[in-house]
Amino acid sequence: MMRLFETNRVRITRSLEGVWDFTTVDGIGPDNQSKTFRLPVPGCWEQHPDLANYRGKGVYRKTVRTGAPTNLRFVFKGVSHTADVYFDGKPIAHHYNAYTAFDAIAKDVAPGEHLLEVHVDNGFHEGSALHVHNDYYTYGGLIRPAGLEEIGSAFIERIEFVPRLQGEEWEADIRVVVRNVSDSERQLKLSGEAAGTPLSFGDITVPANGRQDATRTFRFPGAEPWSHEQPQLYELAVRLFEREGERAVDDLIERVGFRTVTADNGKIQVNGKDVVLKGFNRHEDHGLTGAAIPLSLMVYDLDLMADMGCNSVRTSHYPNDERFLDLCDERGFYVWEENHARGLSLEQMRNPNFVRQCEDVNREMVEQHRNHPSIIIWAILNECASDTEEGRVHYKRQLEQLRSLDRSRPLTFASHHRERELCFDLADIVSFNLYPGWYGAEDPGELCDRARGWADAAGGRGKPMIMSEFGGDAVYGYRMPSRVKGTEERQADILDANLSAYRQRNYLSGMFIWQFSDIRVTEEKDGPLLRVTTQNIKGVVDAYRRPKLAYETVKKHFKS
Ligand code: ADA
Repeated sequence: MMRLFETNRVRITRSLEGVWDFTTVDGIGPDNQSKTFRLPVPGCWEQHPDLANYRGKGVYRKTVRTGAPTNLRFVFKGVSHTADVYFDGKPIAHHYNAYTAFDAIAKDVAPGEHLLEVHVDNGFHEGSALHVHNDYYTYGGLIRPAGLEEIGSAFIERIEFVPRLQGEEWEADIRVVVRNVSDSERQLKLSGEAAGTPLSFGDITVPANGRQDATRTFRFPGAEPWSHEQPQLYELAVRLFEREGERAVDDLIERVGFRTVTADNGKIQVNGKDVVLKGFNRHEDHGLTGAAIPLSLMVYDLDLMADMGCNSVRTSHYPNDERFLDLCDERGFYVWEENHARGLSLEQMRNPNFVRQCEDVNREMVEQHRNHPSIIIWAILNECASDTEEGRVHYKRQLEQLRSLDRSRPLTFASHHRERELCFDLADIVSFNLYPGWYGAEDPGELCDRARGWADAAGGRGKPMIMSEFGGDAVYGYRMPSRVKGTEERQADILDANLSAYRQRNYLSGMFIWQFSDIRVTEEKDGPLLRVTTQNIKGVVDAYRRPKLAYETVKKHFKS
């Protein structure tokens, strides 16, 4: 299941979920025997005991059957981290980055059996600027759902919905992008409906092998706003017709909410009302399933966060699975979504692929996720070199790129550079990753006040402020009266002190605990960040979601 609602009633869609054949690239298993594995999709190859530490290349294979001549569109929601897709031996798509979706089209497919192959690489090398040895794990495989669609020569590629309040009434700009995969121009028309309002987009001419969009503004009398308290969602359905035809040839359904986000007077507002974000940083990682978290466990994560009193979540450090975002839409969780980059040094940002790979992720993130009302903040480049003039060039360029794609959400980035930060003037919200009580002995309240001062002095005056990371390690089950570092008691003490301080500070618009669950990290990374148990164990629950003592501490603060 790709999404939590029906996305098509006209277009024929099929799931490609199931068990696929998989071989490591030379067909040799770790026991040095040629071996074909049978691996789940979605899934990570690390789930197989023989591949628990495999890093490199592999090929997933599946037979696809069609009944009538057609064009096939394959949709991959996430392949980690580089995919080359082949259909009957011919290359049809190349995509980098595990955490954004892409498609691949096979034209004029004859009825019968066909071979779909996905070559996957999760290796660390110069070709990969964003997936590097890091304090989280780049798994291998088709980690998110995959599907197949039967399309005609033209289809609706995406819909963009931007709501706005005009006086008492909601209106929205709606842009529909139609793609033509044939060698001749197509004369078409579009119509649809949302929230009880019929939507007419009129005629559209789409060039051969090209795209054309239709953009209109519509009013939605009677539409109810979306918020944390009342996450009202509406179906937005658009159908594509031949210019003279009455029968739809294609359709696409989105799910939208009416809400505005602003960052005025040093606060963040949803629908004009100040909000304070209380939540966790969450990696898509689970002890049993790696990055391929099934829906039931996503629901469980949100149930635990809701039980602790959270109203928000930060998708550290990459765009998330859309089913998780769908759940956030349904439950009224506010989401800070960020592009994919963690802790890259200036040297790493000089990788020749860095600029293009970031641009791709930024564009794909916004194009693919903009309709989620839950996403109220876009962010970039967690803890990269924003303390240097050269780094600033990248921050500026990427924030400008995001603004050109979407003006309806405030932008930020999480910084650990304290008074050395050079980019606060570029963002709409200033965000600090500080670990008082863990990496230093500072008092959280005093440090937070100093951070406000650093932001004010460096171009952030008057901007809302978020404590985007704070916390400490705890080994699940390690309890000691001494409360030494690493015990569950010490982690609870650290979070208690941090949350007590931040809840009293009126100038804060949010606090995101690092982190929700323990996560696997790469072992190859050496130096001071070498992690006990090869995990980042600052989770308030462990990798299997067993609560540590701090769970109740967080609940006490967030629920009161
Ligand atoms: C940073 C970083 C996180 C994590 C954390 C930690 O702030 O953004 O990804 O590594 O530190 O646990 O030290």
